[in-house]
Amino acid sequence: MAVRALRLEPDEILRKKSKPIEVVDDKIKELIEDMLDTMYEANGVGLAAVQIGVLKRVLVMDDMEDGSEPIVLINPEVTHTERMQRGTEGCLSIPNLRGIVRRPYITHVKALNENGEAVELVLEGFLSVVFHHELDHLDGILYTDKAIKTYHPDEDEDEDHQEEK
Ligand code: GNR
Ligand code: NI
Repeated sequence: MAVRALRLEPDEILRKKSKPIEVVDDKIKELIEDMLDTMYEANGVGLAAVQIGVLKRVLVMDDMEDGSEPIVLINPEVTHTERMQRGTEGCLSIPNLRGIVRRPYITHVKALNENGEAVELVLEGFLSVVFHHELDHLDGILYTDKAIKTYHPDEDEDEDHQEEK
C-alpha cells in the first residue's frame, strides 16, 4: 500500500498532456495500485496518474456503490457519446471548490485494462461524468475550464452537516 502525494493547483504538471502507455509492465501495475490507494485514502471516486505526478494515460474510478469494483483504464478513447447531463463536480487537485459542468450522459469507451487487455465499456450517469473528468486530466484540462459556474461549498452549498458559526 502506497499513498502518494496529490498534486494541487496551481502545480503546472496538471496542465501537461499525459503520454500513452506502451507496455503494461509491473511498474505500471504498481502505479495503478498506488493510484487506487491514493484515491481511496482521499475518499475520491476517480484519479488520473498526473494527479500523483506521473504523465501517463491511466485513470482509475470507483463510484463506491455497494459491491462496486474499481475500473482501471489505460490509453482510454471515447468511441461514442449520447445525450448530455449537468451536475456538480469537485476535484482532489482543487480543494474547497465545486462547479457545475455539462458532460455526456452515456459514453462508450475503448481502452486497455490493468492486464493490458483491450476492453470496451459503456458508462452511464455519474460514471460517465467521472470518466470525462479523468480523461480531461490526461489532456491537462481541469473541470474549472468547462464549468458553467464554480462556487465554494462552505458558503453556498446546503450541506447536511454544517459547522455552527
Ligand atoms: O472525487 C471526485 N469526485 C468527483 C465528483 C464529481 C465529478 C467528478 C469527480 S472526480 C473527483 C476526484 C478527482 O479529482 N479526480 O480527478
Ligand atoms: Ni480531478
